[in-house]
Amino acid sequence: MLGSEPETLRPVSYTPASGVVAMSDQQAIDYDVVVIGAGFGGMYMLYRLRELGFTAHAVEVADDVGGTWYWNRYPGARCDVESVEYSYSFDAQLQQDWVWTERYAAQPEILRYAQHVADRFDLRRDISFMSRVDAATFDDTAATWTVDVSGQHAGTLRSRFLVSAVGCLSSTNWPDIPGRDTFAGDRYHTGQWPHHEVDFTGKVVGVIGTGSSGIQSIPIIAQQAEHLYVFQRTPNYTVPAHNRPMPAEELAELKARYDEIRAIDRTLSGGFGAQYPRGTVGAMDVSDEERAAEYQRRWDIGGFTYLGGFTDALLSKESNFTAAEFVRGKIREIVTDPEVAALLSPDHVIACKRLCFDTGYYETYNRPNVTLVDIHDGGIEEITPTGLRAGGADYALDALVFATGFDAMTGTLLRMDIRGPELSLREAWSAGPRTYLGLGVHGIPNFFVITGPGSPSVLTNMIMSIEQHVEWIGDCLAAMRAGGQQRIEATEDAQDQWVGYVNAVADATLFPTCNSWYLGGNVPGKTRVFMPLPGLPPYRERCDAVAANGYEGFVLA
Ligand code: N01
Repeated sequence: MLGSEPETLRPVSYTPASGVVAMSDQQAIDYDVVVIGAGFGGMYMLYRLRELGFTAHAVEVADDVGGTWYWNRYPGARCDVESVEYSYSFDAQLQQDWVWTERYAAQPEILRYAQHVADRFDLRRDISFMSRVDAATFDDTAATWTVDVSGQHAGTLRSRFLVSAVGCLSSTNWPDIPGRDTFAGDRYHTGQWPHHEVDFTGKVVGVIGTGSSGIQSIPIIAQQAEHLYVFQRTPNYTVPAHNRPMPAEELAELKARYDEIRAIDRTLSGGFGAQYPRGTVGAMDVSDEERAAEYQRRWDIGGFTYLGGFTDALLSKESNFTAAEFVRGKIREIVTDPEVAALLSPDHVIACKRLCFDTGYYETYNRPNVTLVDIHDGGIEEITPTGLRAGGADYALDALVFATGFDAMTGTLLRMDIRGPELSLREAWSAGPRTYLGLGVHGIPNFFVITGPGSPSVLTNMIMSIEQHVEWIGDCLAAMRAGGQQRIEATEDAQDQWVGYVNAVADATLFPTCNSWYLGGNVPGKTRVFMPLPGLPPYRERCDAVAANGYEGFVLA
């Protein structure tokens, strides 16, 4: 355990900044705001609320900060957004002081960064670790949340506002495969990896899943294992990350241009690769040779920039096909066995499932100790005490890794019993998530969601979107305090219009064309709704306009 945890849930040490007053009657409530989660969203929310003079407290299941970077410790876990961009921008000195050692930081470095931020801004004193919010109920008469917490700091908290900072990818998906729990060997999930080192040396290992987590971990597990079986239901597109150490001079040069980089991220790039200018024409507007040269140039740079060469990669099937075909050509070049290359070649729209970035992924299938098992037809028939059965064949395994992803965007929110005056969140979202701006939910007053469904969230650099939401929420609460208001709720009409807008934007793209977790398609029985909103710059403008117009679409009282 790092830092000092508060022994009780009561605020003991926080004094509002001089000249500002807490907004609420402190006799009736414990805090102005309870924040759920202490990942990047929860930490910045706490910081921001303190700066604004509110009392706030966060409740976190883990024993430390870091959120997704606390849990996802699997071999090869690293960010696929450039380190200088995947970092907070709110504090210029923090931005200058922190030293990123690689182009894409690995999980331990990002976790150290989160811990540094917690120490630097003394955040831990306002976080109850190893504690879980099970339920929260809004009392409309008192305009107060009662928050039920279990775990190390079990108890009840009362607050005026409730902010969810639970993250978009925090409920692991353990598919319900027959016999799943009978396996007698070592069993892991990439999203809940143990804190000790796992060594697969001399072991026969099975990995289920070939999304980002599988694609990052498979090359490393293959280097250790005696034999690795990869059970692939759907092949995925992956582009080389070209990770490398970050030279001090390059980092200094990037830091000197931070204002410019952040401005491009917020207005143009979505927080991905601001230093690699985007194309301005469609893929079919250039000759075949020019197009191939552009894909090659971006393949050589690596990462998200691969799809930045043309304006219509996710708008035109014809253009998208050229980007996909280029990757399929690379797979045929890299993978020596043509049958394996064919199995690894996706045929869906590139990036309708989240694009992946790798270090030696396709090359791994040239290793003699790696076998790709195609399960797209029958899936895995059964997990047994000694391994698993697929396609009528038995695979004996010492260890089994589930790289099967998450119940994304809604899973963690709906696990809690969040209740408005007449409606629970589960009822409000029974036919899929419905929000206004991804921030508020009609029927659940005084409740904000950081990077919720209906906001750009997972289609952007998450830290950048977190900052935007945290700042919007903080400004909103400050405006309410100034106006003497204590209750805010999205109107049904504004929410309906917003949901219609999100669907219309998504339907104008190629995103909804395949069975992705963006759509809830990876969790059997989950309602299929495209959850994130494509298009960051217009979204930011819309949020600013809503605030400038007195929080239109919300009722404040
Ligand atoms: O999860 P996924 P992930 N039987 O859902 C398969 C972020 N992230 O943890 O495609 C067999 O993408 C499933 O198959 P299919 C990033 O946003 C970021 O890899 O559904 N297979 C798929 O292959 C990412 O998108 C970083 O047919 C089953 C895989 O499991 C998100 O997290 C790193 C199955 C799941 O892939 C999630 O990535 C890691 C079953 N029953 C993650 N159920 C970086 O920043 C599922 N699958 C680098």
